[in-house]
Amino acid sequence: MERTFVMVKPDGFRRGLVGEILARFERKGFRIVGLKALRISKELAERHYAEHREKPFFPGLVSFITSGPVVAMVLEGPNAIAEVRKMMGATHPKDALPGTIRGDYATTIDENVIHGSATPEDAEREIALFFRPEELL
Ligand code: IDP
Repeated sequence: MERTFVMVKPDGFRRGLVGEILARFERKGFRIVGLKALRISKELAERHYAEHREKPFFPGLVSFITSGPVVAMVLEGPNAIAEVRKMMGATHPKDALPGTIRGDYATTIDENVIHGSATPEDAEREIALFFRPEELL
């Protein structure tokens, strides 16, 4: 069993894709162990995306991710980290296959609908950033 952190980004929330995305993960068989809607602060955005701090797209990324509500969740299941990444599709929607979330719902890299942890270390760090232990089942 593994846990991963997933977030429907502001574009996904604004476009009403939360239910569709949650349904895919539920049908796949993942257990939702944490779920909340929130507006991300600039500080939280900068901590969440700390690895990209030096990249040219960082300011745009922070401004986008704080531009509206998001839905944050923790999903649990066998190989959850890799399986969720597979269901999300490639970072750039032009490389994401049809049938994946980004392949089906996104067209540009700066508004690519969903985030999912890349590694077990990222998952642990991101879950702790967004959820207190008592908020998880
Ligand atoms: P991931 O979201 O698939 O893990 P990362 O490389 O960790 O991809 O990048 C984090 C997020 O930063 C991406 O989902 C995307 O929204 C944004 N991003 C990455 N590269 C670029 C870029 O070259 N231009 C604009 N945004 C980017």
